[in-house]
Amino acid sequence: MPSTNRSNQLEDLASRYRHDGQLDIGQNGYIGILKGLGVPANLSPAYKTAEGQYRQAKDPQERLDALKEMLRAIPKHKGTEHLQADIKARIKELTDELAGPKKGGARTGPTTFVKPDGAGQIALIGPPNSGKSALHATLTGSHAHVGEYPFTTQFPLPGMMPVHDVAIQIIDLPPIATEHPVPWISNVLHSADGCLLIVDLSEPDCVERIVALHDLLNERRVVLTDKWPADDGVADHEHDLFTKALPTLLVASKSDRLDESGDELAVLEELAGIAYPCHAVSAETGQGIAELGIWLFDKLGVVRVYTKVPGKEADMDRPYTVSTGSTVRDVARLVHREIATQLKYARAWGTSEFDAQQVGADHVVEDGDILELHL
Ligand SMILES: Nc1nc2c(ncn2[C@@H]2O[C@H](COP(=O)(O)OP(=O)(O)OP(=O)(O)O)[C@@H](O)[C@H]2O)c(=O)[nH]1
Ligand SMILES: [Mg+2]
Repeated sequence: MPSTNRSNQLEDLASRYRHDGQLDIGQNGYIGILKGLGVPANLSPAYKTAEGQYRQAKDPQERLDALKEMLRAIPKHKGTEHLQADIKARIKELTDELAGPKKGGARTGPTTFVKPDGAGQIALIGPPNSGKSALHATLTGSHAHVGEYPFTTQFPLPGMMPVHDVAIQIIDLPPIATEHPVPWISNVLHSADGCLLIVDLSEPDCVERIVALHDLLNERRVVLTDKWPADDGVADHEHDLFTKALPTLLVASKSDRLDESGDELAVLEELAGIAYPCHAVSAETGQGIAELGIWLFDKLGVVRVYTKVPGKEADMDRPYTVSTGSTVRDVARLVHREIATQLKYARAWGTSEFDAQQVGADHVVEDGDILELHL
């Protein structure tokens, strides 16, 4: 298709999103729609604590426990009816998900939840046949099934992509398309730290496909945003509690096939101009692959912390990763829950400390710090 047509299509796409009032992907990304969804103000401290636990929950069971506590603690009156209904709906969804595959029922097949691992969890999303599985195999060394035909992938497949001295978890997913909606897609995306939106720009209907994908995700209360944890983003608490805002990098796949004149890349830039940062890759030639890992590591907003047992050398092979702004106590918790509760102080080596400086549990750690934990 000539690139001018494509540009027109892109303009249509952009204007559609700018004006329909549902999806506002102007300067503020999709977050625009989330503002003004105000929550009742008179919520009890017990409810707020439970809500905090929900926001920080790492897996569906923790989320479910927090939701039950929220429902128990929420003041029961007219002003909270909406929120109560939302909580109940989420409890039902999560209970169903945790019940797992049901024999002879609708829920058959492997589990659809992927436990987060490594420095961050990144989901591969996109229209059918856009090259998600080929990219997954290249990034993680997995044997993800690559097919010439659409709808090859049916279930989530996790893999680990090495970056620096850590690894980022990458999940291959089925395509997101109107013909074949995946009921559990929002649950699997809920625990992700970000996603790669894989788009094959040489596909004639790629723009419509992207529109359909956004609509489907939006119905499931997942909104894609250009804000990554390392950016000065919108704080989490400004979001509707049950809407997942998923940081997104637009990945133009099969770059080996893109027009050398640069027309396709110009199109890509127009697409990126709509909302997301963008990057071109080829699973076939490896173009853009190494940069992708480093980009993700930088944007995930994590720091690496190494540990050391008193009297021994530091273990410089396997750092712990925590989000920027985390403390010595957060790192101790990853080592062992008990160690975190009994921690008295730590000795730290790093850029912001002098060697072997004694620091408290609330000391904020930085990338490359070495900690010796003392109970
Ligand atoms: N030339 C070229 N072809 C590619 C590249 N990546 C994938 N393909 C081809 O594109 C087709 C689809 O690839 P998949 O990785 O299965 O696509 P998918 O997005 O996982 O597809 P579904 O699981 O059906 O959604 C296959 O024929 C691949 O060989 C690439 O980088 N370059
Ligand atoms: Mg696939």
